[in-house]
Amino acid sequence: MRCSSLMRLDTLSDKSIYCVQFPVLYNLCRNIWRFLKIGAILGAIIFPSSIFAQRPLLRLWYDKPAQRWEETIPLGNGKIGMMPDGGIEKEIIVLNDITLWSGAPQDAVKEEAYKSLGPIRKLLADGKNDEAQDLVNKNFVCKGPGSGSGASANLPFGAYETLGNLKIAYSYNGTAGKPKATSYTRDLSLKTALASTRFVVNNVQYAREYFTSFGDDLGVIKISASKQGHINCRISLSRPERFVTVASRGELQMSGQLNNGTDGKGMRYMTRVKAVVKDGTIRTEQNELVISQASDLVLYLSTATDFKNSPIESTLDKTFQAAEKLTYDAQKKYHQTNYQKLFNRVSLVVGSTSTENIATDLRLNEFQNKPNSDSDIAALFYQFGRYLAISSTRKGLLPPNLQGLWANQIQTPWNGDYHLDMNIEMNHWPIEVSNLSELNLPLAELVEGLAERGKRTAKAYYNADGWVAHVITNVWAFTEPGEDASWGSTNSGSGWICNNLWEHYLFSQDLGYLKRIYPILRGAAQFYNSVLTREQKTGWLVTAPSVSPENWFSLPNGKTAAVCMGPTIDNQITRELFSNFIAASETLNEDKEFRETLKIKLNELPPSGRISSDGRVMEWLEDYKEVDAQHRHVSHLYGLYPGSLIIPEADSKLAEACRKTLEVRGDDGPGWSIAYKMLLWARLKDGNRAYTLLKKLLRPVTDTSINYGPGGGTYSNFLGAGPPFQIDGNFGGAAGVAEMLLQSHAGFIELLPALPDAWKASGEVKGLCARGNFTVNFKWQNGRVTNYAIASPVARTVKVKINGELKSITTEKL
Ligand code: FUC
Repeated sequence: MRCSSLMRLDTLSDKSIYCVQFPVLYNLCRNIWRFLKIGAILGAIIFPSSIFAQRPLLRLWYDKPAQRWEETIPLGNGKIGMMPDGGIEKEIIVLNDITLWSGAPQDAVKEEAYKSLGPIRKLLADGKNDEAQDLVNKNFVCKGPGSGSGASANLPFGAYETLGNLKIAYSYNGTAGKPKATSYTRDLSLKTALASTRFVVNNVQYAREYFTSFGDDLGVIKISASKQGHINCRISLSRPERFVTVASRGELQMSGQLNNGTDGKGMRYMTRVKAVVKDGTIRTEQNELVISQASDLVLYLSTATDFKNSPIESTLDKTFQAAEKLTYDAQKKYHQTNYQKLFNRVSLVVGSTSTENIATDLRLNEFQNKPNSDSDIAALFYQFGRYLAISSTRKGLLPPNLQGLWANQIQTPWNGDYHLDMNIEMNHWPIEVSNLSELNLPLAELVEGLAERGKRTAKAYYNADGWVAHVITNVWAFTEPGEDASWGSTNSGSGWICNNLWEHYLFSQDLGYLKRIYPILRGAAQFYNSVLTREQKTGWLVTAPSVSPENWFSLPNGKTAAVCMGPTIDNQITRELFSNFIAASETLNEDKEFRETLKIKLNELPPSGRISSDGRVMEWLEDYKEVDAQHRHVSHLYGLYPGSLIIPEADSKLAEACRKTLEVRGDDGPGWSIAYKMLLWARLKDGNRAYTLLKKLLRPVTDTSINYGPGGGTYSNFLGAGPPFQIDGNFGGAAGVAEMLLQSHAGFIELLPALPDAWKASGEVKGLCARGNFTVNFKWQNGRVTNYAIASPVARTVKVKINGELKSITTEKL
């Protein structure tokens, strides 16, 4: 027999026969195999490039400059964002700094809100939800304008703002008027996190290379020409407001102060761009740099804000001093090495078809028409999600916001904030399974801030212990309800975000981290423990007032409302949070008494899923009819995903109700909603339906106006279209691809739980992670796993479902 380096003997033969009849041969073979396999796993880590020598190429490319921002290529190093449009005469590179926020910490607490809690609950108990909603709007929302209906760039809530534009106006030797460019390409390689633009004018080959360095904290642009002295351009740095740019000694320096929403003196920032030329000259003209007859031009950009009181000038000085020590090539290498430490942890090939020779904008169209000719696009989309995660957050800074770290406006849609009723959670769903665990830590840090400020909110509104956050937050730790009851009174934001924090522990098994988040979990559990109120008809303990995210229902009297008691999602989140807290307190041997209280309360919560008269999962305690049957949120399936309270194999009736719920809601919606339904179908083990959703998510979109209904998809730069650009579609979609290949939420690891026909022929994945701190590699052919290897830091026994068969195996030591 042949032992492949990634093969388990027990999948290929009856192990016991070898053990009994050929013990020496078996042991010899086993040892060789273990040696080879550990070698292969380590090899993949030490020589990651070897697995990347193959397809898919993992490249976005275009044969013309971007005409609009949604066509530009996103680069980011977790702090600096750059989006070059690759223009021939004029190039605009949109710049971002993930910490650049207007607004400031504010007092939005209504101190006397708790006095209305009793009357609101009474109205709800009497079935007068519309009146309860009026009272919430009057006394139980935040003080002040809150998020300004999603437009608070000049209000205290603030907004994530664009840093500005680096503009380069080029002129070409020997060309009067419009230059005629041929052989144009621009691209982004996900393997190296490098973008480029190339074209020919007057027989001179021009090349531009761009990266946001994972080495020194820089944006770097190199512009070169195949003939000496052919680079001529004017460079400027600006933003739509609140800036001064000064040019001097080969450098541009832009600085300013954003609005804090009260006295105008908000966050300070500074951006520096330094030009270095080979041959030619650099001079300053007003506030621009003018480059003449250079052979090479390299621009180094760095930016800083005083977020969390960081020093601006000295930070920039240090960055430039460090950068000066490296040549361009050394900086590029430094960048790639650091980037690949994260990116190369996972490789994925599904199927064997590809249209990567077609420009990416056209390729998206082609995929809609001929999906079977491009199985590679799924791997590209998945790896692009990983690329975006690596590029849009980093330890010590901030989690990706609604647009990751890319924004081209002052007033970013919905303030580019953190929505806690889906969006920020979805942004983190692919991270653990995709072997990027440390990228969850900025979220934990943000939530630490919420847990602190949310204590006062819990007291003022609910007279409750612990902490609460509602539906929107920002870098200033806003925790109050939103300004409109219909969406702003969701009080399960804090519970939901604790699911993300807990998942990082489940995957990493990091006890130090568990100790760190334990007070956050305890505070959240204390809050729900304090506020649960008994619903008279059922006797269950529920939240009130709350909403099922952003959805409305009809009351028997014909009126409509959103505010209610005990929406299903809250019941599920409370159950999950209490269970997770109980597990954490047992692991850390803390809070025995409180744990016992919660154990009792668990029995008094509504069940995780109840079936309505028409066979769907009930979204509310009452069997209300929703106003919009195709509403974008499907919050009542929280227990199916991201929760693991609904296990289809364990409850086929509930699984059927989940299916019916999804059928009635329909497949369409904003991008994130399509991605969510893809994940839900993957959990229901329907690979073909999940694939249909993936195809819909990859539907080409150009519209940029704010959409709450059908019509989501993907822009030609592969960024998610709500529309507008919203990054949760990318992250949810990437999590969806992983969920189709590997699941580990039900007490065992399952390989290929939802494999669509389109990917059946063959495939291979390396480096995905499973809960329990396992790393998983496997191959498949004709829909069946042919080889696999599961590794963990210490050899352990784990249950694995492979080709429909559940077995216990001992893992290899990583
Ligand atoms: C939630 C969603 C919207 C949008 C916004 C940012 O309110 O319901 O569709 O994604 O967040």
